[in-house]
Amino acid sequence: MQYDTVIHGGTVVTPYETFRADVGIAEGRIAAVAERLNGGERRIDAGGRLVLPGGIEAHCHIAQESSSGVMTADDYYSGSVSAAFGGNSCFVPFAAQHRGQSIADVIATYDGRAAPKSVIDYSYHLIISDPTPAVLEELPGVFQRGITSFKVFMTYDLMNIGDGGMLDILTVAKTHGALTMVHAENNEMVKWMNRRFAAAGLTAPKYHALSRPELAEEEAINRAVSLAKLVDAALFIVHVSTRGGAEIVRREKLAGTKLFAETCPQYLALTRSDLDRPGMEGAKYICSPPLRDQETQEGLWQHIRSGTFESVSSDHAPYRADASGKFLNGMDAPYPKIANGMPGIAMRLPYLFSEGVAKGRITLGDFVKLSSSNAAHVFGLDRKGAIAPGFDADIAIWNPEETRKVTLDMQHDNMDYTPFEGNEITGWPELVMNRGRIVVEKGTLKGQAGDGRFMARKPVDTGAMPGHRAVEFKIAAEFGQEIAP
Ligand code: DUC
Ligand code: ZN
Ligand code: ZN
Repeated sequence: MQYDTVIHGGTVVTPYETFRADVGIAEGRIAAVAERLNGGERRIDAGGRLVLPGGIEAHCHIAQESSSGVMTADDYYSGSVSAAFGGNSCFVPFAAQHRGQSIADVIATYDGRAAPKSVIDYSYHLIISDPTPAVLEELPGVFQRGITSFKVFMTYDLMNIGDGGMLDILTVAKTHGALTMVHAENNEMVKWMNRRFAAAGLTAPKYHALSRPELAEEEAINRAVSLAKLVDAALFIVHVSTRGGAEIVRREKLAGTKLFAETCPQYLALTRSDLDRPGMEGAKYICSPPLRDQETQEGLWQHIRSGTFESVSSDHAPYRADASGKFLNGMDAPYPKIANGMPGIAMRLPYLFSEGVAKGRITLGDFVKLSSSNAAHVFGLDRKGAIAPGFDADIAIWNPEETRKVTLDMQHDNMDYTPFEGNEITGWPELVMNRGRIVVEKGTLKGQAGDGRFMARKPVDTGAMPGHRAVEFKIAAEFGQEIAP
């Protein structure tokens, strides 16, 4: 066998095993994993290093306008470069529909933004904000194209599609094997809290965290799960930020609901007290759902360890702390008019490795699942997320001993701050490869704009999850009326 590249002497990690092996790569795929492999036009010494599946970032906002028209600071070049420096070989940002826009227009727009610029492979989740009959009719074509997941919102007036809209989308998704992702916060609770704070003149960033109560997330997760169960559709709860929300996910999974979920590093690393930094510094920590407290952090770690979450995603939503981003509405804007979100695509995996693996909270196998292999499975990237013959040679070589102090220039993004500034990190990705091409090596970018390819994805696999049959549909069927989706 002729190999283009052999990675030798490293320790290969899969979700269930950690073993010394060489990895042979030919034509962009993994061709062999064996104790010893000779040959290879290029040989990469991975002695003392971990050889992991490249990270798959399944939740990030790249070249995306928010509903109020703020463009993210990162485009598909800077966003993919930053992702690669952070150990990722593939990412799945959002392609966002704004009201009145056709889906064909959305996809063409994002193809134009991604294809010429991405240095790593990519796909999109489709955000649907306007599920008109015409839009619902366009969805089968989107699935055919291999875009098999989308996100809906239960909050924000310009995005919230209401319970009926969600049922329509969940029903189409079920028919085509697509996965619906949901931002779950009760819109009316948040708006009511906003009115109370505004009436009292409390508009500083720190009130953002209080305006979006834990109960707003918990109620919305419960409701989203109930809507999905009514039509027996698969659901993915994004950015779970509360212990109560995680407990609902846990309970429903045990009951067999077709349910997946993620949390994000910011909910593990930061708290609502970060929004109370001097002046408008706190605006850098405004994200939704908001940061909580230390007790929540411990609860979320327990859920990570015990398998409640499929993945830990960055929710990279990069808005600079200037008039192009956070402060589009002025440097002293009230919190509801400050852009929502924070950057972190390059820190997701180093943070998870350092706080998770190096501190003994999770195993190396857990890290592989949470960073790559679960996302590949849930989002239908069937050639990614594993180090095994036939899979894409998407590989990250990590130095588990390297320690670093986090700085902005290590992010390689287009941002003017990192919320992880000054963190001490143990473990760092030294080399990232995508389909056999080296993208980043020892701190140097080797990949080029346009190297990344669009990845058509498979339908969601709910495996042995029994799901839920609403009794009312069964009774209607007994009456001779087949109305179940
Ligand atoms: N939801 C996200 O997923 N990211 C940024 C802001 C938001 O509301
Ligand atoms: Zn969201
Ligand atoms: Zn997000």
